[in-house]
Amino acid sequence: MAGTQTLGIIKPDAVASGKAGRIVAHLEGAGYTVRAMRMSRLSLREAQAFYAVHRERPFYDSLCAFMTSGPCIPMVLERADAVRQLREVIGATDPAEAAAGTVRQLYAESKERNAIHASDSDDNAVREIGFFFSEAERTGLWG
Ligand code: 3AN
Repeated sequence: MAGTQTLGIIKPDAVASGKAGRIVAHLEGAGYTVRAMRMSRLSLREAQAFYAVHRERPFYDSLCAFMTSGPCIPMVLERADAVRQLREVIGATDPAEAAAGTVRQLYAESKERNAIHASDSDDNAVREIGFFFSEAERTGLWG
């Protein structure tokens, strides 16, 4: 399903500050269907595995601690050109550099506490969706 699905995660900062509903509405307003969604508190091992690509970066330990600090909301988001469009909708990693009207410009606190994760390639979307959701969940066959 590469191409029409991507993984979004509403991060612990946005969940804790009561912005999750507005972010979901924003994504739906941008043409996304929420195909699957759950609230989840990541274990440290899960956060480390999810962000393994960043393990050599100086912010890795802090990022993993932040991502385990409270519940987050992983979602399978569906629309045409899902990965590329969602990167546009969420804006730059640093909210100070994010374009006006993007999720991070509106809702993020800092470069680390930046409200939302989105897959950065179709290959990563497949891997990241599989990290959180079963085949039945991501295809809607469970209901
Ligand atoms: P993006 O989330 O925009 O794809 P990445 O993949 O470079 O950005 O970084 C993954 C996550 O690591 C970011 N969402 C953010 O929470 C955190 N992060 C990235 N760069 C920094 C940084 N310089 N300092 C602290 N945290 C960072």
